[in-house]
Amino acid sequence: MAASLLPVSQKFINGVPVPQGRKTLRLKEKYIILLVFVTFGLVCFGAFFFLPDLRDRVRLNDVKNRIRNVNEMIIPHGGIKGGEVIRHDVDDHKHLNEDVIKFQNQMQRDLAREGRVVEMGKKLNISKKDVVNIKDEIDSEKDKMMKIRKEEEKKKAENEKEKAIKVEMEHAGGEGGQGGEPSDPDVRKKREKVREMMKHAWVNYEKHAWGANELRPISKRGHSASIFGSLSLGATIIDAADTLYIMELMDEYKKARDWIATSFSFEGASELSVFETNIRFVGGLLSLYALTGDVMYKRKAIKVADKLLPAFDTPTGIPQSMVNTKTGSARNWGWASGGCSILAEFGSFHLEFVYLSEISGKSVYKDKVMKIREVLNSIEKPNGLYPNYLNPRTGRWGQSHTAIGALGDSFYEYLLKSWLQSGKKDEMAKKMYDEAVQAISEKLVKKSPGGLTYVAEYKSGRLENKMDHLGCFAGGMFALGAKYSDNEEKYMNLGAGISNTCHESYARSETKLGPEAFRFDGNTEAKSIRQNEKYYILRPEVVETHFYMWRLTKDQKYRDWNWEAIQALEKNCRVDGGYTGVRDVYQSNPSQDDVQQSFFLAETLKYLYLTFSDDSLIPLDKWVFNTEAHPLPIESANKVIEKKER
Ligand code: DMJ
Repeated sequence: MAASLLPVSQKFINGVPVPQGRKTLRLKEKYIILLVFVTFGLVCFGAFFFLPDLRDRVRLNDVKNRIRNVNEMIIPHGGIKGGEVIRHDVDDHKHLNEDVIKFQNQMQRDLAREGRVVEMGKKLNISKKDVVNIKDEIDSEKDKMMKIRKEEEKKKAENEKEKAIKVEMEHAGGEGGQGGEPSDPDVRKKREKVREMMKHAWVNYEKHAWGANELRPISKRGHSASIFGSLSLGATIIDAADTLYIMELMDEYKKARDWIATSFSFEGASELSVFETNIRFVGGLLSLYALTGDVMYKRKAIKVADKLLPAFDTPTGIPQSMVNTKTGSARNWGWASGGCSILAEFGSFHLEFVYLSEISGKSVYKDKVMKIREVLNSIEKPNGLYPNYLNPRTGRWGQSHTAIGALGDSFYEYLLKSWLQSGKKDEMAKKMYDEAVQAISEKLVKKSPGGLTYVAEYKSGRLENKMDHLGCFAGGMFALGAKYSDNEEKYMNLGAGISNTCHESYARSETKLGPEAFRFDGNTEAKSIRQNEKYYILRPEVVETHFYMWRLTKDQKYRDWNWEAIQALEKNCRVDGGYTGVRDVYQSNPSQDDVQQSFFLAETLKYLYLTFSDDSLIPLDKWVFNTEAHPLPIESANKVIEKKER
């Protein structure tokens, strides 16, 4: 019976039955007890070493981390998780022991490190708390450093951005708008002199007449002419700004740019010259756009040009001379052959309006000038010559008067330059130019007994042996067109001949400046006889022609002639408050007219500066000058890169 009470698998050791259940239970208990001891030991261990630290925020976190570490170390092989005892395999207690040893080692290392800190603190006589404070200070220093570093990074990014803008600035606009410093020191000195003259003219305008159209350099106040109507449009600012840019007078240029951006407006009501507004304002703004790529100028140019459009509303499309900017009503000058429009005026829109259409995408401007072109191309020309007056209602010529000077001049200039501007595609312009200069060379070009070549005027059936200062531009034009003509030599000689005659008109005066008009009559050659033709108002045409001749021939005399003109300007026209015109070029001490014309800054000084610059500055195969010397880009030879707006 007692035997049947024993389990079947009862084992005996030395005849003594071994109670199996108790044996198994004892092994499990061993593990549990070991775990409890280990955990308890760890808690005591932690408490022993860390409890003093619990006062300290930093230490509390450390202890938490350590307990987390203990758990992580134990649990992979079993341990206490979520209040449950997790079993281990028999072998696992070996791992458990290893883990505990590892943990103890780790703890010892940490404590040693902390001990060192405390030790160090002791050495330096710093309490544990102070060590913590130092740590906080270090942390806040670290924050400060981070802030500084962040700011430095921000600054660096801004610098990079600015550099990119500078690079963009350098690349924006058309090609060859700045630079051209000559290597010859003498030439450099002369160029620097012109720059100084520009500064003198500009600074005085800025000081005494800012915002007015022009400057009175002697009475030191603003001035305006009837061509600007009654508005203060800052004509000098718009006319001069591209010259400032080309001469790299950047502080002055920026001032001009700011004024144009913030104060220039055509919104006032006034009647003004359509032609002058186009060549000075539209041309000036377009040139600034092309040189700099700054779209602000394009927008302003469009606004101004739109004010002129009502003047083109005539039965023929030939615009009238004046327009009211408010009402849009237009009319012609009373003195112009019974209400006719003037050839030089209505024939000098092409360069600006074609470019405006190209950059604005609005065809209206180009349409207007193409209409003028067609009228002029189809109308019959008496003796192949273009009279200066055309009736915009009937489409018939007015008084028969042909001149390369006043009233006709820039019409011829724009035919050649329109062809050049189009990348030599505007064939109609080229044909009209060739035919016009052929007729002029046959009918109007003369040689004086003294051997001076000039272009006479044709008036009411007879020749008038007179040439205007204005007509002197034609020397440069003939030379510029020569290599594209059927007789290069003929037109180069014609250009050189006129350049020489116009120089003579300067050389034969007391002031070494040329008169408004000069005649070839009997013994008089290249001199003016009438008192009302003896004045010089800072006009550019003679130095303009010398500039072209210099670029095209490299004959030193053209530079010399322009240097002579500079000296004459300094002697007779420079005053304390800028530059003035003179009333009689034949007087040794001429009376001065007290007007600094805006074209002196736009044209005269620009052409002088370019004469003493390398050809890389405004190269003639990339730019054409409008008749106010505002350079416009040649299609497909000079791509204008627009500056991004910020
Ligand atoms: C300028 O306004 C232009 O050159 C225009 O074509 C003629 N007159 C003056 C300068 O003399």
